Amino acid sequence: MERTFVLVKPDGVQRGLVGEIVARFERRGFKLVALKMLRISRDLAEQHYGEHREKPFFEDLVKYITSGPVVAMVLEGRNVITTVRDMLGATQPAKALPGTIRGTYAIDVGRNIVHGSDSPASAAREIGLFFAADELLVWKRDLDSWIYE
Ligand code: DAT
Ligand code: MG
Repeated sequence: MERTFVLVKPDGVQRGLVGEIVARFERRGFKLVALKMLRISRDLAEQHYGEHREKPFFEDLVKYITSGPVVAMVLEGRNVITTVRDMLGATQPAKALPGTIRGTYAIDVGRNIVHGSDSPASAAREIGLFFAADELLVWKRDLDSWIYE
């Protein structure tokens, strides 16, 4: 089973959307294997968004992501990385399809509510940045035979 990393960004927490966002992934059938609330340090933000270090928006991005508490989680399931990205919607909320998270709740790219890993390599790297190995729970979900054939 594949795993991905999802972050409810400070605007998602401030706007009271944590439960709504977690619920969408649960209802889809994905399994939570880790979940925590934290305040991201500048150092962690720079590591997490390292690929954007040279971009003009990098400083604003780091300020935004460190501006308040966030909720980090790891989700597990078949094809979870791509499906979660599809559920988030386009990076630019103006281009995000209605029904996606960003297409439902966001307007500006600098307030786009959620993050999700974009590849297996990013997922492994981001899970390792935010969670210790013993924070990832291995558990059997009895519902699985009604979600996977
Ligand atoms: P995503 O979050 O969809 O993976 P990304 O990795 O390209 O998108 O960028 C990370 C974040 O940086 C994104 O969620 C919002 C911000 N960002 C991206 N492109 C931007 C731009 N052109 N102007 C301002 N902020 C931008
Ligand atoms: Mg990205």
